[in-house]
Order: sequence, then C-alpha cells, then structure tokens
Amino acid sequence: MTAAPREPLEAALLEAIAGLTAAAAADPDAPVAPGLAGRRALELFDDQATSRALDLAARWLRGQGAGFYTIGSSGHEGNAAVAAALRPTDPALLHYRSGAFYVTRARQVPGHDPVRDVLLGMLAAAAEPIAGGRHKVFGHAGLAVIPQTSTIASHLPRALGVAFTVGRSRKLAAPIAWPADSVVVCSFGDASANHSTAAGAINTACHVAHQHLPLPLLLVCEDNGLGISVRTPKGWIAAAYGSRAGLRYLAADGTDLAGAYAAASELAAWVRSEQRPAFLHLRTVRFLGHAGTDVETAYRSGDEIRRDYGLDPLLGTARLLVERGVATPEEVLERYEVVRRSVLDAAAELVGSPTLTTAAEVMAPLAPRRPDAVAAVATATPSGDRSAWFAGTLPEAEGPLTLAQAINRALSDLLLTHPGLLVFGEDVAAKGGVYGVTRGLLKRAGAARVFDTVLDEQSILGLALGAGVSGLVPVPEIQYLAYLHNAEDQLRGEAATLSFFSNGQYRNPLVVRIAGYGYQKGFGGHFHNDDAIGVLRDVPGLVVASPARPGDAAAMLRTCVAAAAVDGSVCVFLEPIALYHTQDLHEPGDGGWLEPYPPLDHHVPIGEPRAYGGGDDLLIVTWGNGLHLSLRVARRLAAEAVHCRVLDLRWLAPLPMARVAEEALRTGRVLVVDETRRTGGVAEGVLAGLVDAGYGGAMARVASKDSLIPLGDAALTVLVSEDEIEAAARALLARG
Ligand SMILES: Cc1ncc(C[n+]2csc(CCOP(=O)(O)OP(=O)(O)O)c2C)c(N)n1
Ligand SMILES: [Mg+2]
Repeated sequence: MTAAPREPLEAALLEAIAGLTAAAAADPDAPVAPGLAGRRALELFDDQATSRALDLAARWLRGQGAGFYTIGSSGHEGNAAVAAALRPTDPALLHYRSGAFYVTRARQVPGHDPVRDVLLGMLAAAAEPIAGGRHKVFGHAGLAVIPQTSTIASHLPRALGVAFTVGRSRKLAAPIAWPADSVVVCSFGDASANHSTAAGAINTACHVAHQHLPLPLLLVCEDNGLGISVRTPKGWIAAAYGSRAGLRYLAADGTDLAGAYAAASELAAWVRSEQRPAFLHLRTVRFLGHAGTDVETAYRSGDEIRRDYGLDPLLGTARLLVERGVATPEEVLERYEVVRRSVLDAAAELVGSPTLTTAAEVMAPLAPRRPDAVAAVATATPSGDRSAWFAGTLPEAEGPLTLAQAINRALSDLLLTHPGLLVFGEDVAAKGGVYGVTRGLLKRAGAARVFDTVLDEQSILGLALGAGVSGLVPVPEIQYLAYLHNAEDQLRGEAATLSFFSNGQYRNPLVVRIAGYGYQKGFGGHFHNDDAIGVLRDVPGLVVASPARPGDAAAMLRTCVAAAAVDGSVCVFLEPIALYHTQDLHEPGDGGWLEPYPPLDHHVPIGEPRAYGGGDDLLIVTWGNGLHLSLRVARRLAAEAVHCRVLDLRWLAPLPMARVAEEALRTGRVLVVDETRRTGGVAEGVLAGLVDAGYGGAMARVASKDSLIPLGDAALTVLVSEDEIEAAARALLARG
C-alpha cells in the first residue's frame, strides 16, 4: 500500500502550530479553563487529532479500494469537549461528524479502542463493535452510544423518547437501561436542524418542558454553515432555536476547546439538575468536503476553503496548550505525528479483516424469534391482584365481548403483568380512545403509564423508540392508519432497523396499535377508512398482526407484547375499526361475531392462521373485514352444498404461507379476499407465495380498487363486496 498523502489542510495546520510562541511551562494540573486541567486539555487534543487521523485513514483506505466510507469529522473536533462534559453512561445519539466525541467517550471507559472501532467500520469488518460490518456509524453498547441511520434528523424523535423515559423512570416500577440522572445527548448538523423530523422532535421537547415534565435532553447542533453544498443562512440556527420557550440555548465556538467545554459543562449540569432540555449551538467548520467524493471547489472558492484553515479546532487547542504553557509547539507537533502514525498503522494492519460473507450472517440480527420463550411470557399468569385491578369483574366472567372490549381487557391485563408497559397516543387517556378501546386504562394504571401525547405521529413513535431502547415495552396508538404514513419512517427506517444495525445489541421492543381499514358505516371519507398497508408489508423483520375476532385480538396482543419483551420484536397491531363494535355475523341479533375473553394461558403464535369450516371445495384466504364478508358468503354457498374452508391469516407479516399452501393443496381452489388495495395488497404476497410453494391449482383474488375511499355509501363501490366474493368463488368452482 502506498503511504497516506499529506492533505493541504494538514500542511496548513502543522505550519500554524510551528509558528506559535511557546510560553513558560505551567503545572499540567492547573486549569486552563474552569474545570479543565491542562493535562486533560492535552488528552483532548490527542482525541481531536485521533479523529482527524481517522478521517485521513478513511480517505487513504478508500483510495486503496479497501474502505467504504469517507464522511469525516474534520473541523468538528470541538465536539470532544461535549463528550468531556458528559458521563460515559449518558446515552448518546450522534451526528456522523461526532468522531472526536466518540474517541473521547471511548477513552473515558477503560478497555476501549476507538481507533480500531472506527477503522473496522470503514472496512465493513464483521468485528466492528456495533453494526458488525452492516453500516458505518458511531455506536457502542458498552459506551451508551446508540447507532443512527443515515437518514439525517431521524434520530431526534428517539432521542426525545430516551430523555422522556429517563425523566419518567422515577415514576415507574420497571428498571430502565440508563442511570436515572442521565443526560441524553443528541447531535446533528445545521441543515438537518430544518428537517421536519428535527423540528417536530424539538417542538415536542419544548411542549414537554412547558408542562414541567422532566426531559433531560441536550441537543447539540454542529453548525458548519453547510448542508453538502447548500449554505445555511447566516444567523439562522440562532434565530430558529435561540429563543424557544422551554429550551435553554447557549452558543459556543467549536474552535475554542475551553469555551466549548465551559458551555457544554454548564448545559450538561443544568440539564442534569433541572431535567429540562437545552440546545448547544456549536459553531464549526467543515474540512475535506462533505465526503471523499465531494468536489468542494464546485461551490466554494479556494480562498474561502483556505480561510477556514485558521479556524481548525486542532489549531485552537494547540494554541490553548502552548499559550498556557502546557506544551511547546514542538511537543504538540510531536503528539500530532505520533497519533497520525499510530492510526494509519492500525488502519494498514486492519485491512483484510473478515467481512460478512453469507446472507445468513448478514440477516442474523434482523428479527430474532424465540417462539417458546415468547409463548412462556404470553401465557404467564398475570402477577398482581387481577380482581382488584378489574374492580371485581374479571374479563373472562363478562361473557361474550366485542373486538374493542377484548383489546381493552387484554391491554388492561398486560399493564398489570408488565410494569414497563406504557400506553400512549392521541386521546388514549382521559377519553379512552376515539373508539373507547383504551377506556379505563388511565384510571387503572395511572398517568405515568397511560398518557395523551402531543399531536405528532413522529413524536409518538419517537417516544416509543426511546422507551423501547431504554428497556420498556411501549404500546403507542396511531389514531388512524392514514396518519401512520406521515411518520412511517420512524417505524420503517428507525425501529425496524435498530437490531440489524446494532447486531442485536440494541432493540426496539414496540407494539404499535393502529386503527384502520374501510367499511365504517356512517362515518367515513378516505382518511378514516384508509386500507393501504403495502408500506408495512416489505419492512424486513416487522411483525404485522391483524386480528378480526375478539378472542384472537386479545390472544394476539399477548403474543405481540411478549415478542416485544422477549425478542425485541417490532410489531404493528392493525385493528379493523369497522369490527370494533360488531356483534353479529349472519343475522341481526345472532351475536355471532362476539367471543369470550380467551383463557390466560392462551396465545396465538406469530404466523399461525385460523381455519373456519372443513370444506374441501374451495379455500378462501382472508383476514380482517374480509373474514366477516367471507364467512357470510361461505354460508350462502353451503346452502347449495358447496363447502368452503375459510382461512383467517391473522398475521400479515410474516405471512403464514406454509399453512396456506397446505390448505390450498387440499382444496385445489383458492380465492384470496383482500380488503386492501389491489396494488401492494396482501393478495399479491399470498398468490406469489403459493407459486413459490409449488401450488399448481386454481387461484384468484378479489381486492379493493386502487382508489382512495370516498365519503358515504360510495365507499362501497371501491371496497370488496360480498357479491364480488361470491361471483369469484362461483367462477373458480366452475373451472372444474
Ligand atoms: C432525510 C435525508 N435527506 C437527505 C440526505 C442526504 N444528505 C446527507 S448529509 C446531508 C446534509 C446534511 O447537512 P448538515 O445537517 O448541515 O450536516 P453536515 O454534513 O454539514 O455536518 C444531506 C442532504 C439524508 N441523509 N437524509
Ligand atoms: Mg452542516
């Protein structure tokens, strides 16, 4: 391998340091800034130089075809001061330019080697400590550094959630993963500060603080004035965040280690003692372009780029050390060279580290499933006094229940069983939900565990992500399926990826209840009857439960909560609104849809469908409202001696394909009844799955139209109807 080239940036730095004037030697234990001894400042210089050298190594490795990542931290090394002002147990969700923070944090804990950690990340090495070669990111389970995705600002809702959980932990009987006096630190760039995800999370932080609820959150905006090539207007970050109600703001110069340390220390101590959010505006520069591939001169003049060399944080720290007599210019230069050499040597040694080589290795941490352990938890007898909890009438003694009632009783039992379970969302507490599903839970479990949130689905899911990664079992509610869509990345991009990108070391146990689907009588319009779930079907590892019957709903909710607690599963629990209060199946007053509360030792394993009827003439595969429609059609056909078997999938991800294929082979005719859209609907998966399974019999589908849902009875023109199901069934039967 060729030697790493000297960057012009380095030449400028070395020359500037050499030009500093030495002062009389001072006691290294004397402070160079309040609370910062000279000796400590020297260590922080090493950390900053280490981070810089890692950027050089990244470019060098890339140039040799060995490395895969060149977004660096050069110019941002002032963030070492933020790490120095915090405890190594304070949960950190870091910007991708927080390399010096990471180095300083790692060196606060004996036995860590941040250089090796970061280099292994660049090399996509399987031994990399957080993502195991799946992603280049700052993260370490032993350092409370939670890894981030590449989606800028998407980590702020989770950071909000972690801070909320820390603040709430004193009121909960369940332990959390962090000390109760933690400060949660979350850093991001200046352009990212404008993203609606950031703006929403910061707004929610202010909203929480305004209510005097504890929220120990330190936001750090690393402001280099650029988002790739786009300039942040001068003064914008201060204008946007400098005077927000409930958010304390301090600005610091990232070139000035002493000043940055003083500001970070003041805010960290304040956030810790006051349990209120603060915003540290850390002004930085950005060296070496946005990434190794970015030709910065296309949008910045050479003069401007060179002018920034004077604002190099390493030069700032060198000046502090030299002026205070902690080191001579020669000693600083020597330290720089030692650090540089050791990092580049380590890089050369690590080239060729084993990488992931099989799909099985890659996918191992995606969604671990231990069904036996899940079953044990799902069917455990609730601890605590159920009789007192339910005020005398146990759900199993209530007689037949509706879907809404069954979910309500199950949530109640689960709140009793799992002290770390939280129920929250819009209108879930005092009102008990738009459809009464969470009615009474606030009174039973208390306001610390059942609470209304701000009207922002990204924040609702962010609170859940934060609670989950902190060791609780969040059960948030999204009021209507249509309103998941504006926050969906928190589920798809964040919750469902954490286990993968942390090699299973961090998890996001989560059961998000979503009321959805069409067929609501007398109430409607698209946004309350949305039936589009394609966006959930392709998220790797996501569990999608969709019960139709009351007994199933209670039992499946037990499973989802247990899977979240045991395996860290990310579960979506899709509830058909139109069936919430349905009582009858075939005739008015028959009560055919109601079911008793299932025995406590009963649950439904993930992926297990439910069969109705033993007919061999036709298999109808369906779920949700489609089950109600299909069972009615099946009865009409039975009157003509056509015997159907109706299979309720119950789980839409993973689809129970083995069982579907087995039942299909028995009948030789399959009709999939899909109440969601034709495109992206579940039927696509079922029919393709049957082909994959080698099924060669007849098959067909009916699905709702690729339409939005109109108001009133016109909705029925685009939703699957009993007539369509019956016609399709007859057509299949006619094929012989
Ligand atoms: C949601 C999203 N949109 C776009 C991108 C592509 N992108 C990556 S970094 C970046 C600029 C971020 O600028 P800033 O927040 O100021 O951070 P900096 O790189 O300057 O430190 C963009 C647009 C992304 N990663 N995520
Ligand atoms: Mg920027």
